[in-house]
Amino acid sequence: MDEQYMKMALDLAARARGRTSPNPMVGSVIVKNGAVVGRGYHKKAGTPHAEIHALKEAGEAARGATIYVTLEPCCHHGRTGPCTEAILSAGIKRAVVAMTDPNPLVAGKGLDILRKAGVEVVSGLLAEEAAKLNEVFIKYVSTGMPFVLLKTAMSLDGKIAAYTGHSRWITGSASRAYVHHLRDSYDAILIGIGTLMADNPSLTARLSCPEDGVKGKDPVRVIVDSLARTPPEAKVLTQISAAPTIIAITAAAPEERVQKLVAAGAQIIIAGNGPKIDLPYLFKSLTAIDITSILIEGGAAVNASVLEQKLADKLLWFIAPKIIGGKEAPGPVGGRGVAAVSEALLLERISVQRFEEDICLEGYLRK
Ligand code: AOF
Ligand code: ZN
Repeated sequence: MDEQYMKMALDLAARARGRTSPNPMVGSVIVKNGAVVGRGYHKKAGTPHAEIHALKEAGEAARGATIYVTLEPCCHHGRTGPCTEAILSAGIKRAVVAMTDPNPLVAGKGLDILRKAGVEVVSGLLAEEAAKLNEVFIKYVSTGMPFVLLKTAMSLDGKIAAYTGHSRWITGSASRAYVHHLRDSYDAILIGIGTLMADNPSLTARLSCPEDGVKGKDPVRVIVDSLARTPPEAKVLTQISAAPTIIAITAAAPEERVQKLVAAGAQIIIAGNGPKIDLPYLFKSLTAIDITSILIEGGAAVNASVLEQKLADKLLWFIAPKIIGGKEAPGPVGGRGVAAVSEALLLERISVQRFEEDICLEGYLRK
């Protein structure tokens, strides 16, 4: 039974996917005498936590009940008050949590407070599922760096475009719809100048939650463009969204071009002095505007830099059953590559999904 209620709490938490950043997704269920008396999930940073919604719905029925929470209840005064206090004053008798909170402000202290006050505490139920749900939050809060997902789409023979540069579309509509959905849950989308020049994408996506209409933040668009070659009339600058478009350049970019981009509304980050963008510096700078997750949508050059420096956490590799051929047609990862197969980067925790005719391989970069 515990597992079933925790699953319910996880499903509730996931309703707010893409809306809670920089906070985690959290769900909570309160059960009394075998009946669900309260349910809640965290909807948006700065608004009440999951437990508070569930306690409110339960009202007096919370006294003597069990609370299920997908993340250890907080015990700190942040944008909202501590949930441990609310749980104790409601008279909860038992607390089942999926995982401890990696936030150093909490990190086990929430559970200690509950235990010391006489609440029976069970921790670790469906911990793996809960950690996967909040993989972004966990990376961000424990390292101070954004979670990075690298997504690419290639033909069966490993091409991301024909030798002419033509690339629309490699994958089918189901795969593309899924990527659109993904964009909605990442704080930033990053592409290289090569992709911008070839495709002129607009990279907008943010949708409202179908359930309660809560809108997430628009994804910030980030262009890796060391020499400021982005044309001021590019769609990423003319198709306005509530979020800025950031162009990352190096000190080598000609001042005149930079000024034109600023005039077109771009925000500029100078990341590095050399010919190439200093990606770790760029990623770290993005956390200053609460970017906790970045979806990288290629080109070959950006993918190579991100992978060579092991900056990606997760990879999503779409493979379409098409053969493009051509010695000159590009593959998803440029750069020099490794000299021997034994030096290849490896993935772990691999899973495979089908999107109509396409295959999508998901894995985590072994570091
Ligand atoms: C959430 N929602 O349901 C739970 C969270 O700034 P605050 O007050 O919103 O606190 C955010 C922290 O609270 C967050 O980093 C996490 O450690 C903890 N638990 N947060 O946003 C919730 N239970
Ligand atoms: Zn809380």
